[in-house]
Amino acid sequence: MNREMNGYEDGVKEMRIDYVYKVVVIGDSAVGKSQLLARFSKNEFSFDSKSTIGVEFQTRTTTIKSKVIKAQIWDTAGQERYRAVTSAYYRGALGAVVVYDITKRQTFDHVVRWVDELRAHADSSIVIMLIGNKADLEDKRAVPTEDAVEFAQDQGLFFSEASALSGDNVESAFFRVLEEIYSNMASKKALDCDSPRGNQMNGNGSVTLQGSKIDVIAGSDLEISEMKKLSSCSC
Ligand SMILES: Nc1nc2c(ncn2[C@@H]2O[C@H](COP(=O)(O)OP(=O)(O)OP(=O)(O)O)[C@@H](O)[C@H]2O)c(=O)[nH]1
Ligand SMILES: [Mg+2]
Repeated sequence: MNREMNGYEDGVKEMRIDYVYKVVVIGDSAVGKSQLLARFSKNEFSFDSKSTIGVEFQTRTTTIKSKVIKAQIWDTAGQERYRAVTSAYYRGALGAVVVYDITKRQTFDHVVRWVDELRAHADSSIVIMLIGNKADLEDKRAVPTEDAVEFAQDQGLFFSEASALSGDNVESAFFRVLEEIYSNMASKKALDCDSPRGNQMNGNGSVTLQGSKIDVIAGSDLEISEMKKLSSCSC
């Protein structure tokens, strides 16, 4: 029995993990990436959040269509000088959450750069969710919702405004990503955990993870060792 010691579990009694999905969170510094993650993984929020240095990850175990899914959500610094090796951060990611702050126009203008970085380093089938965070600060809004909707449609991203502070839309945004990953995998018929299929090498030498527990953990172990000095892990 694979018992999860840390990380949030949605009343999952049967602890056999069917799939581990790696999801990365990116966006400018101070947009609230770490607090969105804290809200989703621990239902916590802090006003006194320190800038992330290097890489951290949190987990949350949940069920989707009666499969036990462990979401392993990676968080890194928005500030360039604190960021860890980019390619290792994105390797094996099946989903990405790109965050901007609805009260800071520049953080939205930079989203295009984050999406470009994703497209350059992550697998082309990665599920991308754009989150306009700090939706509780409506009186300070600098990014109209319509601008973000248009951008998301152009780029083929899912989109939601959310608030790590109030918790509004945080769960639904992350769950949307997990559900999309699940249905993408189902449609690729790559879901069978007992299947002998392994990871597949792409032309660029990166590995496409098949969504099974063993395969994804193998990929993540590699990244963890690469980032050992900078990482902290709570799962
Ligand atoms: N009002 C409000 N403040 C928020 C929200 N989310 C985060 N904050 C605040 O914004 C600040 C930055 O939050 P972080 O989560 O540390 O930002 P980050 O994107 O992880 O920043 P880096 O680690 O530097 O890249 C902190 O003071 C948080 O308390 C939110 O939804 N509403
Ligand atoms: Mg942070």
